[in-house]
Amino acid sequence: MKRVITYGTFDLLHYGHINLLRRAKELGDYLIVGLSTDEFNTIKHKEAYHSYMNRKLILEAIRYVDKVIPENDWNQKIADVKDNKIDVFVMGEDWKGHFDFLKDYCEVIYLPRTSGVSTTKIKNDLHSV
Ligand code: C2G
Repeated sequence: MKRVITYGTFDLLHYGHINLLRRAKELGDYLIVGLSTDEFNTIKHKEAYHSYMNRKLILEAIRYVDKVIPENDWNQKIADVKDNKIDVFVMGEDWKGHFDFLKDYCEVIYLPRTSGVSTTKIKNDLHSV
């Protein structure tokens, strides 16, 4: 049972998120998502449209996602990898290099982002209609 983890805010869920989650799941058998809490989003200088509970509800409905845990701070990843017996850590390549410290604990893979879509773009495009 190969266990994969990824992290994110996953607000205003779109096909870029789904492409990431699908590819992450394909790297193993069980996918955990560390979902940024509303408090952590403030630390990330991000404001999500949907609350943590609603973003969690939406993620749990995705066939590729097996478990959602809260992401409260930048410093929990090593513990998460250990506690959840993670084999592979995956993030979009906009994070390339940022999490290489995890290579001591698991495989670290950065995947190409899906171009042409982002939560910010959705918000901006909607403002201009
Ligand atoms: N993503 C993607 N293609 C897009 C948009 C997002 O592949 N067009 C990926 C991102 O690279 C990330 C994941 O989808 O791996 C979730 O994106 P966000 O919710 O924007 O994640 P972020 O706010 O970058 O949070 O500790 C890590 C942070 O919590 C990551």
